[in-house]
Amino acid sequence: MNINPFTHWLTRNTGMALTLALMLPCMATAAQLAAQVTNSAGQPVADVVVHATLLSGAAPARPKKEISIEQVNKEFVPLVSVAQTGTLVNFPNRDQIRHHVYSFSPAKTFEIKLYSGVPTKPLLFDKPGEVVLGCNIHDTMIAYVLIVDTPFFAKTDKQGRGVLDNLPAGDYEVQMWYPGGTAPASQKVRLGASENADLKFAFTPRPSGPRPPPGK
Ligand SMILES: [Cu+2]
Repeated sequence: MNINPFTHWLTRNTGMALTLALMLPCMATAAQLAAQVTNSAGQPVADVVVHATLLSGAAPARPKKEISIEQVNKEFVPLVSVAQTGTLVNFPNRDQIRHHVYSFSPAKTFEIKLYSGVPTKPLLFDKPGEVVLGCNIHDTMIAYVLIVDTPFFAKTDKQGRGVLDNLPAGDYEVQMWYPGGTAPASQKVRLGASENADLKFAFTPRPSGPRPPPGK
């Protein structure tokens, strides 16, 4: 049976409140923020993006990065990506058939017409926001990219755990995002060299995430 990964994500999470607990262990010069995301049943939730914006002072510059979103067996891998504004994104096609990747999202509108293999140039994602990807040939293909204006982010793994590290001391606003929406509440936290804090978020995901509009 062909199960759309996002349908699978929804099946696991629809109607359940998500709770995020943040633990902030202390470090001498840089802090680490470990997020544990569970739903109301206490089960871990994967593919939730946790991102922190430094409110005091300037965030240190980080080298520009490249990421890849592959097409494998007519699915985008990974389903959810997060990257800082200014990241280059590659779309290698690992299948023996051609794909036609596109997005109509305002944060990045593009299409890579029917292609095989690896496109010669990665695309620059230079605006913050949610980008929903589709394939013009295969309607079930969908993926999400969240572009954030901060170098401090993580995506929860299968255990519902996401770790933000090398955080300088300061005041942060911490937000959570999942395919289709941002958690309504953000939380502010002051991170110091000897700070420990627990934060909790609770929200209910929408019953469905956005679909890309159909291709031409
Ligand atoms: Cu395709």
